[in-house]
Amino acid sequence: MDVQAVATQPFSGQKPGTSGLRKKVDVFQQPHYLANFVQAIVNALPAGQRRRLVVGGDGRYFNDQAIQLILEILVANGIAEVLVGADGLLSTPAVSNLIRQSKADGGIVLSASHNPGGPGKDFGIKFNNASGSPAPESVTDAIYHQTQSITEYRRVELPAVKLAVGSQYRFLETTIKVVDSVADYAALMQQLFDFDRIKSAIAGGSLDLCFDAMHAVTGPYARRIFGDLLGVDPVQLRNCTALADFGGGHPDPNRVYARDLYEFMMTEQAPPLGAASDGDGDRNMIVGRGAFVSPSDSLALIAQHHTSIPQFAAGLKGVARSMPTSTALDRVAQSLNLPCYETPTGWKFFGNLLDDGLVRLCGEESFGTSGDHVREKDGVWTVLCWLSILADRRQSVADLLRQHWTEFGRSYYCRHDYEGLPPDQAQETLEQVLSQRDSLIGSRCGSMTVADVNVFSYQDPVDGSVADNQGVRVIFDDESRVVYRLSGTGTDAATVRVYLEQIERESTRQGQDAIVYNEVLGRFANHIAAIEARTGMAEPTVKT
Ligand code: G16
Repeated sequence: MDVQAVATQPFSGQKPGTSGLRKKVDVFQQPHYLANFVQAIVNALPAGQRRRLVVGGDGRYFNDQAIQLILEILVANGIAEVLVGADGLLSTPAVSNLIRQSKADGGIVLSASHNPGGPGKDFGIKFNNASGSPAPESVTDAIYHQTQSITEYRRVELPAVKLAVGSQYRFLETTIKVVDSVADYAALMQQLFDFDRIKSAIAGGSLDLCFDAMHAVTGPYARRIFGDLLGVDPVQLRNCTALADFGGGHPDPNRVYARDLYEFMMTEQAPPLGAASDGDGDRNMIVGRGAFVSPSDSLALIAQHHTSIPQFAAGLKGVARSMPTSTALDRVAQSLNLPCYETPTGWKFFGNLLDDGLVRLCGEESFGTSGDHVREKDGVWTVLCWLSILADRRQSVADLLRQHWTEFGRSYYCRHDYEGLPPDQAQETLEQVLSQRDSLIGSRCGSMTVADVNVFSYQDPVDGSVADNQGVRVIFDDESRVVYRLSGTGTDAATVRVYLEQIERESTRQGQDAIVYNEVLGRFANHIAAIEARTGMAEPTVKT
């Protein structure tokens, strides 16, 4: 078994985005493309941090071939131990947990998250550090730097490594262990939540769940945790067989792509709680019977009712949200006398806050929420938070929402995505808003007056690092907002994301549909960025 030094050249475009490197799968299938990136990850690892790595993915098309190649490169580079999920499957939060529990030096996650999978569709790879967190920008910059100067990678040709649970292999200096994809994660959930309490509420008929795994990685987790451990009827666990192409669907848990679940939850037959998760199991959608919960509201309500969640029995210490996420969390934090941090989009920005114990709960408008138990957002965990709240409060989701809005005001919130734009045109929309700053200030949208237009920059309070240019904000006198930024997770053309937040403090006006309520603000946002004038798009591609 010989270690080969394979001559290679840098590829352009290997700069990680919001969450690692995401490209069309045929880009990854080019000779040397994936190998270069994996070697770059290894090269960027300090010498003392090559002891143990975790490898797993969401099972999408090319997952198995990518894992075989990654193992060949890790063995050739002398990594002492590699833990791989059975069949190559690990949800993103499960990778984070496994890194932490096994005290690994990091992990390689194969996923393009909520993006479609299959031939011609999307693939992705990212590196998580020893705390289980997506690598911070200093590390992704170092990896990128390596990709741009690479001249060779090390590889050893291995027999096809069968990823059956419990298998163990020894190649050269490396031990490869194949671990149960669900067991450690399920055990962690049992420590964090009161399973007996939730289970008896389900058995007693006061609580129930319908979960849609969207033919993605959370299928086996849902069957074990919701089905076997909590007693949810298997019929209520939908699309739980993980498929390489997600059944041809788009594994993004929102009202557009999880439409069947959403519509079912709007009927009289619906159980108290409905939920869905995405390709790699980090995103979640929460819907009560007849009541959609926006991700920003879900985060704020989890904070409000944190005493119903055993993990947070000792209190929250602090909370955090990404900048475009609604300010509902801030109002709850204020009432609880807790600091609330505002970070750029990207889970990696929460890592330092969590590691330093400054926050215990964080979330994003992009259907992501999590606590300090891992360093990734966590879809199944969020469902368990909601099951805990419902079991404890004995109120419906709709009642909890109404109560929250009455007490804190309602942030009517939605996101308009303009997809498929040439990158220059997308960038120009943001510049258009900024260039009119002076004339916009004082202008009106309905009863609201623009008070400020600015660009969000963030200084990490732990390590002092600065992230500039993290979105353009138009802020109104009543704290309502429009935020513009470019997506960092797409694989081809650019997407402009326009985030709309309007705060309604009058309880008689809090019961409308957010998409309808935000319509006028959405048109204002399109107009001031000259989106229609520039692109011909009067309407966004997707509203969530
Ligand atoms: C990733 C990041 C999230 C971010 C989301 C949206 O999620 O982990 O922190 O909010 O992308 O990114 P963008 O607006 O740049 O497309 P995921 O679930 O795709 O890994």
